[in-house]
Amino acid sequence: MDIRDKKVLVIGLAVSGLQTVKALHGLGARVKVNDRKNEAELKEAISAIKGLNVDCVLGGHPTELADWPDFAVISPGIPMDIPMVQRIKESGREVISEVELAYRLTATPIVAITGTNGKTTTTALTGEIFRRSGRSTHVAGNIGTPLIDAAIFSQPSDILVAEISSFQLEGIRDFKPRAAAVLNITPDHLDRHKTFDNYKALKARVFENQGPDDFAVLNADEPAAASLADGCRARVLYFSRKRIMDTGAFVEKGYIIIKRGKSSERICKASDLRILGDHNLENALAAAALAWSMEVPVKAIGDALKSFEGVEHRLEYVDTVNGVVYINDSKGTNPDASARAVKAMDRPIVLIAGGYDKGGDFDEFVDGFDDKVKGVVLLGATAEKLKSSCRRVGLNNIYMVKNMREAVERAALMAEEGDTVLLSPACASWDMYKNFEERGKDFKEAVGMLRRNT
Ligand code: UMA
Repeated sequence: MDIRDKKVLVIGLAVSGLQTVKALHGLGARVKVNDRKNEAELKEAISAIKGLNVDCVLGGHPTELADWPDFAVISPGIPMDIPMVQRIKESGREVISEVELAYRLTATPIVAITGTNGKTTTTALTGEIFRRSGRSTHVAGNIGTPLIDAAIFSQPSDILVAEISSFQLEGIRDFKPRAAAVLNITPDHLDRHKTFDNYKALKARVFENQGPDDFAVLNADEPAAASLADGCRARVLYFSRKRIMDTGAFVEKGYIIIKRGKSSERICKASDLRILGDHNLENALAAAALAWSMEVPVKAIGDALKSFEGVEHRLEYVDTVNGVVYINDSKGTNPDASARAVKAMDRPIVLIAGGYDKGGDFDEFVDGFDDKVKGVVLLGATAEKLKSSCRRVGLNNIYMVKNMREAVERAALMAEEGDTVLLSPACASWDMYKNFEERGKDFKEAVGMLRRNT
């Protein structure tokens, strides 16, 4: 892609926008950056690009700015329907995501992972498998490091393992991963995508440019994900923890197996995994299928599966205080993710939940508590909504709190020796925090304080 002297508008100046500005500037583009926040709010980001010849248009998205660029690169968190963006598109110029730009600028093969839940764990684990095989590996994307960062520094013999969100897929055109997985699709981000069908169609876009030399990895146990096989031109590999497949990754007699045609190989025992829960077995099967499709030796897959301990903020063990185990699952940003976390626990739970309101519903989530959740501590914008879902199923041990410190203190009072206090909010963090990492850290600090006061 020829970038030199192109006029490029970067929309959004946080993690994604900042690295995009730097990359484009380095490639000789004429860059303007635009954000709805003002200069004071973006102080840090602005100082990071000081010295580059970049114009900043801040404090809103003025429609007339649409007339300037040759094309625009939009940050994932910014909706595509704002008038300025619409005007650029209507004039026939492109508005692409940073992931699309990264793809156009790299010759390194990409393995992409999307889905509603499990993306981060599967991406980290897939990265670990490639590293074990001795390949120079870059793990990036929605997981936190923008893909553009990794893309411009990687070599064609390396591998890019990318976590990709529906927001990022909304801005692709040519993006073509060599292997891609859709782990599962359950309602999420409906405030942005409006309907489940729209959301599902965006997830399907990860396969849209693949051809018969590429691989599409799909969850055979999950109808919405499995149904995407119909539109795939790539070779489809399924994974399943419930069934034995002709082609793909599955569990047989306690072993994780990978099979295509007559060739069938044992990877390791399912019980060798150190990450907990059925959902993590699915993540491991998906990672194994992806790596295998890219010809990673079975030994490297097995070694990584047996040693991988999971990612921060995803069912992360924090401490045991007075016989109560504290688990940080701040990455539980939707009801389905938190339902999986509840399911993965084998002790009575005091649940800390609530956060930013994405317009979803919590009844099904709360129905899945069974008798496992003995009490809930609620905070954030969805606290009232969650409370009525809890009341509906007759759960009365409910406390409303204002912040994480109070939440942990309240949960500690409710929990008895042998219980688990689980932070798994079922909601994004954006009403109270910058991101789920900040929320998880706040939880861990509050648990640290509890320990010091014990
Ligand atoms: N902004 C505007 N106008 C708007 C909305 C936002 O100008 O209408 C500005 C904000 O003022 C802010 C910037 O846009 O300065 C924020 O951009 P962003 O929301 O895209 O956030 P980044 O920090 O760039 O992080 C993004 C991803 N965030 C989102 O998709 C919301 C990060 O995923 C990702 O790690 C990062 O790029 C690198 O690729 C986070 C996420 O929450 C983890 N993802 C969602 C999820 O996993 O559910 C999809």
